[in-house]
This record gives sequence, C-alpha cells and structure tokens, in this order.
Amino acid sequence: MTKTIRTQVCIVGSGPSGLLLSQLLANAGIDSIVLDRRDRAYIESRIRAGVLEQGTVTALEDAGVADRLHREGLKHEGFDLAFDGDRHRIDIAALTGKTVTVYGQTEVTKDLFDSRFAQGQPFLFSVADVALHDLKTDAPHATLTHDGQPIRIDCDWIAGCDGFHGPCRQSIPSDVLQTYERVYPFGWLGVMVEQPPVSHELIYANHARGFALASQRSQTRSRYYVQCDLNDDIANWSDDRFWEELKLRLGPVADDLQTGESFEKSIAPLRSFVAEPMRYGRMCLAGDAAHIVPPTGAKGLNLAVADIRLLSRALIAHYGGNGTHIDTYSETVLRRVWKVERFSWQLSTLMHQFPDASPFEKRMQRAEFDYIASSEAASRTIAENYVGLPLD
Ligand code: FAS
Ligand code: PHB
Repeated sequence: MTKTIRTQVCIVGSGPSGLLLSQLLANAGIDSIVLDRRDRAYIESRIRAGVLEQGTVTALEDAGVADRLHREGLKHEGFDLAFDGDRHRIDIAALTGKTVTVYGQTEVTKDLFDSRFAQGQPFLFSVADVALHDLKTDAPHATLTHDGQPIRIDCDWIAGCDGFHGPCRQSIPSDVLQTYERVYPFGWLGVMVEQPPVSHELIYANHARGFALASQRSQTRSRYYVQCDLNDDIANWSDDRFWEELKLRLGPVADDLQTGESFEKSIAPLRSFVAEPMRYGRMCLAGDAAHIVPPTGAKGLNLAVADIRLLSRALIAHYGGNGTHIDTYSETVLRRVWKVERFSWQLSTLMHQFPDASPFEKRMQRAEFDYIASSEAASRTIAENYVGLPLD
C-alpha cells in the first residue's frame, strides 16, 4: 500500500544545499520534505569544504544558523600563493574589503541539521529508488521506498539537491540536458591532523613535485593536501611519506610543521562539470547536482550556497505571486556558475603540475604567477573571485 505525502517543495538531498533550502523556505512559511539515501550521522561525517565566502556567511546568518560560526569560525584576510619557493600574499581584505571564514562544511551541516530538527522539519532518511514524475506539469510527484514501504510525495516543486551522483539531473531528458566536463589528470590526497596549522593563513603551493595546500579547521586542527596521481592508492601513503612530501612542496615555511597521526586520509579526483539547464519544468537543480568545481578555488560549497540563495528567492517570490525569478532561475544561476567554474579552472591550471605539460606551458604558469605577484590589478582579480562574486 503506497503512502502519499503532500508538501509544497520536495527536496531531494540533505547536504548543505538541501538543508539550507529547507531552512530558508521554512523561514518564509513554505513547507518542504527533505529526502536522503543516507542518514544524518553519515552526512555529518563527510569531511569536505573548509572555507566560507562572505556571501555564504551572510546566507547562514539570514537562515538564523550562524551563531556557532561566529563563535568558532576563523576570519582570514589573505592567503599565500607559492611557486617554486617564491611566495606572494593575496591581501583579500585590502584588495576587496572582504574576508573569508575558515569553518568546516561538517560544522555547517551540523548547525543546519540542529536547526531543522529543532523546528520539526520532515525528513526521510535512508530512502531508495527515488524517481521523479510529471515534471512538465504543475503537479509533479516523487516516488521512493522508505523502510521497505512505497511512498509518493505530491508537491508543487522538486529541488534537485542530490549531488553529483543523484537521480534528479538524470531526470532531464537526454535531448534537453547538455553537460560540459573537464577531468584533471591528477587527484588531491587530503589529511586531517590534530596539530596547530603550519601558518595562520592558507598556503597554495605549486612545486616541481606537485601542488600542496596548507589549510586548517581551527587553531589546533589542520587540513593538508598534496597533488597525487589520479589512480594512486591511499595504501601507498603512510603518514611519514605524506609529511615528508608536504614539507618538500611547502618549502622553508614547513620547517615548523607540526606533524602527527592523521585521523582522516582520502583521495579525491578533480573535475570541472556543468549541466544545463538547471530547471526542467517544476524541477530545479542546485549545488553539486548541477555542477562540480576542482577544490583549488574553495568554491564547491560556496557555489552550492549561492545557488540556494537564488533558488529560495525564486520559490519564495513564486509563492508570493511573482514568477519572474523562477522563470529566469536557470539563466541567472548559470551565469554565475560559469564565472566560478572559470576561476576554479584558472587557479587549478596555475597551481598544479600537469604530467603532459610542454616546456612552454610550464613557462606560462611561471609567467602568470610573476604577473599576479607584480600587479595589484592581477592580484585583485584573484582576490575578488576568492572572496566570492556578487550573487547576480
Ligand atoms: P552533496 O553531495 O553534499 O549532498 C547531496 C546529498 O544527496 C547527499 O547527502 C546524498 O546522500 C544525497 N543523495 C544522492 N543521491 C541520492 C538519492 N538517489 N536519493 C536520495 N538522496 C541522494 N568544496 C569546497 O568548497 N572545498 C573543498 O575542499 C571541497 N572538498 C571536497 C571533497 C570531496 C571528497 C567532495 C566529494 C567534495 C568536496 N567539495 C569541496 C565540494 C562539496 O563541498 C560540495 O560542493 C557540497 O557538498 C555540495 O553540497 P550539495 O549540493 O548539498 O551536495
Ligand atoms: C580545506 O580546508 O579543505 C580547503 C581549503 C581551501 C581549498 C580547498 C580545501 O581551496
């Protein structure tokens, strides 16, 4: 016997996109249900982004979930680009008047879950077989199974916040859906360690041996990455090997590196990906369901939040009788998505060792670093993208 549930917005995916959307809609009196194939504990355990743009902080403030972020987040006014041992600080505060905040995606997710649970948000966790129907009508519905029971969710809108591997993007007919992709010929090996950061700000380094990033989660917890082969195996990377490689790539600044036993170690591939359109009938895509950026520009989570700011604005206006924003949602959001894809691609191309790079391409990398280091205008373009472009 199928159980039928009725709601205004059916949100598929309970990552940052889905959680923030449900919060912003609830604040405007619009009800939703949030589905996820995983459960809360699993979702909160995923270690991902670490840097929040000012616009993301504003969105979390507007959602009413930024108290702990303001208590525990670390404001950063700049970061370093290093190239074969030469370092240049991008002074984002002086160049843009803005800052970024170091506060893990894990913490953002926890804060959103705490708020949604406290306010009685309906969730369905550990669901399976999610499928979308009647998207081209004004009465779409989703079907799924939960605890072995078939469920139908009748709604006005479906928000595809189900990440890169979810079903929502796949619900757009192949003769409508267009995708664009660049897969990078390397991955990032990331490590978390309970030790103070090697530097008070982030350091992105391009070294002849490969890229490295010194990041952090707090004054006592550090996050580090090194570029690795695309098909590398985590078993090949003992902590000792990782620390030795990181020191080589970071250079003299790592003389004070405090190492220790890592408590998280993983390899992630790098890709640039965009799906168009981001709306099909009564379904709108947001976040990783529609696009992926290489983590070099610290944009994945921030781009997802920017999508949700635009989608929540559009849905709230729709329920208020104004369909302008929802009618232009895909066009508006994609204009910004492509600009962020460009920055993430540019910084990834500048800061990594490409196995098949020609001598000319290697000199172009060095020349671009030297140009950025010698030109306030060039540094400002890096800074204004890093702190976050305007919403629209
Ligand atoms: P998410 O993928 O977070 O959430 C999608 C949700 O949909 C998941 O909970 C999933 O369980 C659910 N779902 C999927 N299929 C489903 C189905 N069939 N039915 C129901 N639910 C389903 N970004 C940065 O800015 N900086 C970083 O350093 C960084 N590092 C990353 C490292 C890794 C390994 C990965 C994978 C991503 C990283 N990102 C980083 C990007 C990441 O932060 C994403 O941009 C962010 O999680 C996007 O949030 P969502 O759009 O909510 O998608
Ligand atoms: C992180 O802290 O995980 C992090 C920071 C900046 C990036 C990517 C990842 O560009």
